[in-house]
Amino acid sequence: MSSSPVRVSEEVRDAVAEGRPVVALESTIVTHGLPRPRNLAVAADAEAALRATGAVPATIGVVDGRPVVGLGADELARLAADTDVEKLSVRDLPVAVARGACGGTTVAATALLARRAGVGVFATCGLGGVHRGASTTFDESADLVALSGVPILVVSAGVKSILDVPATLERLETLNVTVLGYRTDSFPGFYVRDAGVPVPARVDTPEEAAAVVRARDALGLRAAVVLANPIAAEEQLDVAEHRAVLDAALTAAADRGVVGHDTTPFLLERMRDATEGRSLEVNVAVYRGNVAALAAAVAGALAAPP
Ligand code: PSU
Ligand code: MN
Repeated sequence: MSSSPVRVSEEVRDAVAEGRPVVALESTIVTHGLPRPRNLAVAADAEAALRATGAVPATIGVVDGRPVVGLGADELARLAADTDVEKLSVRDLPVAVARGACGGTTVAATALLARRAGVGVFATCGLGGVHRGASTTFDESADLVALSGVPILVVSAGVKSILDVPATLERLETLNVTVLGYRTDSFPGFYVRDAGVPVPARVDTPEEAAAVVRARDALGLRAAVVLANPIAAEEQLDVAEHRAVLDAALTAAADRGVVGHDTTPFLLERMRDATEGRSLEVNVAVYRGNVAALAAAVAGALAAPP
């Protein structure tokens, strides 16, 4: 029997075995989503905030060809500092393992590795989704199809408004992914509370979200539950400013012929510049709200007897 290349930290393994709350965290946010050196500070804060609630953080990434569930502080710092580190979705994992590469794992790869280690709750900023113009480019994140086959609960602030949000929700429906609005009837637009599309169902407490997860498992369904958590009203970008800045960034991308995987970094950087860094602060606030305030509570509710 060949042994798995995946390493699960002792802390995570023990917590899973004892049924204590564990929350998985991705690392593409750290390697590709946030600017250095802020990236490491945000990642370390997320872990500390989880620990303060009594939950165990399981940050996931690939170090020297070894997928790790529960990165050590030194490993996380290494990924955060490395400018050559790769962005690894599911299709990239075999190559990274075979070559001994380092990488940040996307929502798709993180969800898969988390579930395999027995972790049922995962917090991130925003999911990947359907890009604008995907009807001709076919550019749709592997996050969507991965979530259709991984029974995990993922807390996110919806998807970034640079994507085609209505099309993303249509695809999630097709892929049998359960989408819940947390204390909202509208799917969140990441930087703003409302992307203008209704959610299929709403929950108002962590216990209600946990009950949906238990029902999914009792039904033998294997798809993810997405818990869409809007940013606090006082922390969102001004709605009119958001629309103007987004439109300008999309126009600039079209004018310059920016396509494919360069699109997201280009748009995010334009929005960051146009808002004088405020879109970055919103991003950090979103993450804090998803990780410590909500994912920890749902993990706690799932760990407690129903
Ligand atoms: N959304 C963000 N920031 C990010 C990502 C998504 O606001 O850094 C990352 C996540 O790791 C997500 C990935 O899983 O990008 C999706 O990339 P792609 O569209 O290439 O699948
Ligand atoms: Mn893509």
